[in-house]
Amino acid sequence: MTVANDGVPADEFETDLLRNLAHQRGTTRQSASAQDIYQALALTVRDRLVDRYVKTAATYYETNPRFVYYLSAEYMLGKQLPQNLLYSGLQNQARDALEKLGLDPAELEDLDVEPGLGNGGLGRLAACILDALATEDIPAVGYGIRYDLGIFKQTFEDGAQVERPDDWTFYGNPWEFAAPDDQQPVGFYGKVEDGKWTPDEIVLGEPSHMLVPGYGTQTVNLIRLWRARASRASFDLSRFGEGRYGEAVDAIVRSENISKVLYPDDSTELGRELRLKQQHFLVTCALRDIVRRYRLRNTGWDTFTEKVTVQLNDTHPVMAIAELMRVLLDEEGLDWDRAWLIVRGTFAYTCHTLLPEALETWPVALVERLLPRHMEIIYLINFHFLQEVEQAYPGDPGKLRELSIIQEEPERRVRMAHLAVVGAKAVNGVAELHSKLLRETTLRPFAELWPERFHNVTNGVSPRRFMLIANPRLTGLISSRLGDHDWLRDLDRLSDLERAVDDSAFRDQWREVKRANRRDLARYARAVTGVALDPDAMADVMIKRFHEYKRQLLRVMHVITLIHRIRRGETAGLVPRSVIFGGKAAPGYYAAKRIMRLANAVADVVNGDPQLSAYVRMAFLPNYNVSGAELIIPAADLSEQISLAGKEASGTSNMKLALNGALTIGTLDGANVEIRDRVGAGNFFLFGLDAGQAVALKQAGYRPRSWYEADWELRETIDFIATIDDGALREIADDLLNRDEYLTLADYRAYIECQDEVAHAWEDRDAWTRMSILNAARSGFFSADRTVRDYGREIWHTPAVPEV
Ligand code: AZC
Repeated sequence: MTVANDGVPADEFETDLLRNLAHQRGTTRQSASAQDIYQALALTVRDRLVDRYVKTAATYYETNPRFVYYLSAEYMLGKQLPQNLLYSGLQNQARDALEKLGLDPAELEDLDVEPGLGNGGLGRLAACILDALATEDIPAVGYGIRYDLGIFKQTFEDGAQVERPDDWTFYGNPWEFAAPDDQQPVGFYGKVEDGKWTPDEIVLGEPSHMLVPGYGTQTVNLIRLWRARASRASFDLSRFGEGRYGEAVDAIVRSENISKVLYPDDSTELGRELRLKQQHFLVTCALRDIVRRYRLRNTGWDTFTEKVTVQLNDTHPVMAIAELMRVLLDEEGLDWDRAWLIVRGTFAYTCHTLLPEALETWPVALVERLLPRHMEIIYLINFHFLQEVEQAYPGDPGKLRELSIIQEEPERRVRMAHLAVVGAKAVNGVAELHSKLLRETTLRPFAELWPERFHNVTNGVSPRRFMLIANPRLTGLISSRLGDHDWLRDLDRLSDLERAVDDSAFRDQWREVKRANRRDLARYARAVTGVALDPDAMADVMIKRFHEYKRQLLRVMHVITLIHRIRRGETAGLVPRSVIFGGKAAPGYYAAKRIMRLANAVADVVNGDPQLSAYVRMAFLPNYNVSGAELIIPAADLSEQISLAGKEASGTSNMKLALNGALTIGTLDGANVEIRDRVGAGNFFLFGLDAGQAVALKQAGYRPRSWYEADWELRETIDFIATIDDGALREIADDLLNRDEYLTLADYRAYIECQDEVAHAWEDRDAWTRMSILNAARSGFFSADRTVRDYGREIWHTPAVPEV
């Protein structure tokens, strides 16, 4: 099999491009701006994908298959141009055509903007899953919100994160088809009489869709995104006439704010209400669309659960359970039992966390006000559910309290994860350890009640995005060894690389690829931060959202330890490192932002002192996103996966990095456990407490200060933090000494010793290269294609439908 190639000759592509320039942009080659050319190029590529999409849709009409509908608050899709060029097989034609016209493809790629629809691991996972669904020929649609401004653009000022709006569609989004004639009304507030809801406010959901092509197949699926629009009557002409321009558009702004940003700050009451509005908006639009699509091919409700399966990506879309009940009861006139049977057969829920505080709950008072009918339905679901609990555990009010969808103390709240487990046919965690801990801790009483409902589906990543697109050099080398490109669809074939480990010429080539990738990264780092990284130094990377449990702080503490060692002249055993950070913190997350400031302050110290920068240079690359990942991951030698064991659900950068030949230094947390099992303990740097030991240490009464007192090098490190910037960062040190929620001090010594081992291993570059190759060769399991097949087998039961 080869990459699907539409077999378009270059001159035909050029003709199409010029036609789009004229017909779609209304301009000529002579007067076109770079933006015009970019848009025309994107449209020319899109046209080819549309042709395929039309065939896929025809196949789906003919076969009336079972569909997977994926509901997610976020999708981190990454740039579309490089992906769509590759997947449509048009890369060469496009390049030739552009060159003939005297245009630089790289310059045009710079104009392709990464969609601002995602935030972190959960959003990138959603994108990888859509990619894999299309690649596996599984009929699927992803539903999400079309945020105007995405999450935010991150910059640093005096080392502190500053958030700016990410206006990603400023020049329009050529990949998208809007359908303003397909708007759906979404209700809010109002009252319920006799079980009928009359909303007070109606906002319109306007859909648009983007194409999701599979790789090496003809299938093209869709992602459907919804944007909030005010109804036509919302503009107040009389106020406008009175010169009250602001008030005239008030109602419009209020409605359209729903799809303004991803995860609006929820530290205020209004912010929380906006988030719940977003969630209801997404699920209402998505369900209407799902029902509409079902009715295109089917009648009645008897076959609904046969044709439809809906995956809820975390708790954000869980209100769908109440909304589908409402539709079935109030609009379709089904009775409760029949409606509940349909709902229970429709939804499955993926949980992405272990932190109880990350499981969403909504104040009953808020839900009652915003969605009064949904609140009634949730009460009814809970009523029936608690009867079942009462039967299973007669006379046990503790059980009722523990399991109830409604939390009573200290304030009455709706527990969305409970609603999800009660209303879904399947619940899954995202790595083996995570699924086990969900069953044993976070969702334990539910797992005891319904053990068969609980599954594990270990996450995976798209080899296309994170090898083919991100790392063409390594992809080329691997393909030359394996004889073709087919491994990009069958990642287990990477195991054939094991044989290449003993080939010294191959090892040299592998090292050369890494070095070239580090050179690219160094060039980028220099351009955006001014820091000059040495392409021969070990690229030691930590890329992920900033969160205390992930312990970026521990990473910084190692650098501080190195500072002291170098200043004391203890440089034996040190190797030059480029310490690279990437990641955003939630705007209201003060503690995480403080750690960022520390990281930047420490970077200034090491980069500004030649004695130190001979061994450590440090670059915090701003605005980490998919494009950033595509630059950093291929260059990485060491992957930092150092969360406190029992806190990281899975992690996916750990998989991308291992696949690209980075060695992991990590704890036994999330998917690290499975990575280590597969790549081999000898090719993985393990340190620290395991999940059980971490819990035991806390239960025994953890006193961080005693660790501080017992270890002089740790003391020196913490004292440094307390004084680094005239004491403003002293809070970090105080917090570590008095609380240290994530056991940083307890794992410090083990981490430092493990980093010493890493340095020692790096000195034997050839042995390191062997380990690097083995990491890639043994990471085939972490393909999102396998993840999708696991979901298919365990939860969705969706046969593949290749084009007919
Ligand atoms: C993340 C988890 O933190 C990460 O461990 C996991 O790999 C990823 O999901 C994909 O499963 N979670 C989130 O991004 N967000 C939430 C709300 O959990």
